[in-house]
Amino acid sequence: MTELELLAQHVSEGLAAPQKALSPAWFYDDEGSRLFQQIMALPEYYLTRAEHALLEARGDELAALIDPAGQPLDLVELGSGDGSKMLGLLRRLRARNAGTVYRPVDLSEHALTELARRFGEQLPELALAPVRGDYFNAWPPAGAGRRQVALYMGSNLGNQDQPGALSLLRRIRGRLRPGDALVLGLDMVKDPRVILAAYHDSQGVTARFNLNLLARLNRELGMDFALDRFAHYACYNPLDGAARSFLVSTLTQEVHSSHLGRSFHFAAGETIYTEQSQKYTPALVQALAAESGFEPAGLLLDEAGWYGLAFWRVAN
Ligand code: AVI
Repeated sequence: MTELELLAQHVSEGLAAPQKALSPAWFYDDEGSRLFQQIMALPEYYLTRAEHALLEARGDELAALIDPAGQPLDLVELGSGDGSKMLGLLRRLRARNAGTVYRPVDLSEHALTELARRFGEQLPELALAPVRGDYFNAWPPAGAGRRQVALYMGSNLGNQDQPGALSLLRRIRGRLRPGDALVLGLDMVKDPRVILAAYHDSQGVTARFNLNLLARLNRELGMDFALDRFAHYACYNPLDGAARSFLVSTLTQEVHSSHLGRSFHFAAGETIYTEQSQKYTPALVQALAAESGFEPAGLLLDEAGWYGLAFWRVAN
């Protein structure tokens, strides 16, 4: 199926369901990616800064976990973006082991070009082999005698529901061999007010990011969403550790798609569920590792305990 066919099918099903829902995977068109860059710089959105600070503060420990014995090593980063936050860790890994190859995998050609430029300037001695594509189709084969360590950063795992997270982790496990490992960047459970603010920022950037999904559907599926008739709504539930985002129809309305040849009815106050951002406890991290075929071998937390880097080995 083409990307447009996939989107059309997703929207037909998602907007016809009793609880309307759209996947956050569709947020990232050019404008969505630009807005996400802005989100990462927001004062309330602590995740990116926390991960970066942790990679700096505990980078030596992480490098020692990733590469204890200086064996030839492939670092496969799933959804690398422009790779900027990984420079410090990769510098450390390269210094320990000249046989390290960084293999960032990303869908965005633009992000990989930017990554190659940045690494060419700032870490030219590192062997770099970017791969464009879907994580699993593009997963680089492991060379003989080389270990692979996969990296899935940015709390991206949190955008999956529990079954989705497990199936993704199991697929990652399926690509790895004994001796290989996985590093996960995970946002931890904390004061619910801090979490809620991260998804309900005072400048309204997250609201624009959420609403941009409707603008994308207008453009790609010939829909006629009036963006001022929908509002961003975010909540955080300490009972299950999930922040969730919705788009609320502020009045009764019909929305038509010329591409799909159909309309969708929205009652006043009806919501479209657009995103989950799971927050983790150490116990949840342990359970996920065990259920997906890994052995948890380290959870590095920042001083406040806000953010974690989990290091999991492939279970024998
Ligand atoms: C990409 N992902 C981990 C972000 C998150 O925190 O769930 C996406 C995001 N959505 C709203 N703000 C940020």
